[in-house]
Amino acid sequence: MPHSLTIKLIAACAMLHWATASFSHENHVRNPVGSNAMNVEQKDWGIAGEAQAVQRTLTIRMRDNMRFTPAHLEVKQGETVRLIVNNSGKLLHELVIGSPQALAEHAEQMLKFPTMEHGSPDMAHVAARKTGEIVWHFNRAGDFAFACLIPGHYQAGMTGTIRVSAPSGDMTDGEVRFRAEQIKGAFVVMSIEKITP
Ligand SMILES: [Cu+2]
Repeated sequence: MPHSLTIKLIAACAMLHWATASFSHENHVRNPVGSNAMNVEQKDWGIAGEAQAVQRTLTIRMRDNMRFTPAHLEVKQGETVRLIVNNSGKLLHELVIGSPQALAEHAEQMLKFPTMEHGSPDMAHVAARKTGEIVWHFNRAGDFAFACLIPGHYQAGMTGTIRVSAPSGDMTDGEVRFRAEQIKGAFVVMSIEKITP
């Protein structure tokens, strides 16, 4: 490889620093302190986050009118977010993150088996007047959702949406153009070429 191109690749990598920093978590062997390792599983909508990696805290309020406030979240791929889930109602509520389809299926199960115990790092059950939290690492881009799956609540419209946006594909740096793609949630440089002026 010509020396000048090597230099340019290093420059390109430096420019990508923000992205690689965001995505580096994908490659770690995950063993978060204080969480049940058995529950740490990559889902389409992300993976359990580590408290020390939290970049942003968002508060979502749940009320007995079967609504979340806010009901839409915007997240950047690679972000670890702490969701503070505040129940200001008199009923038990919960916030479960998932794909729209996974939540619909889960809600169906909850209707059939109302006493079914469910628990994992992507959900928080919150008693009346209490606050719970979820630390979640959104390492996959896409349109996801959250919902309260207490029987009847999902059906009454207690749902919200999450958009996890990915960085864009083509980037240039001086004489180098490179294309990056998301592959199974990881940020991969697919091709690098010299631009001829
Ligand atoms: Cu609810």
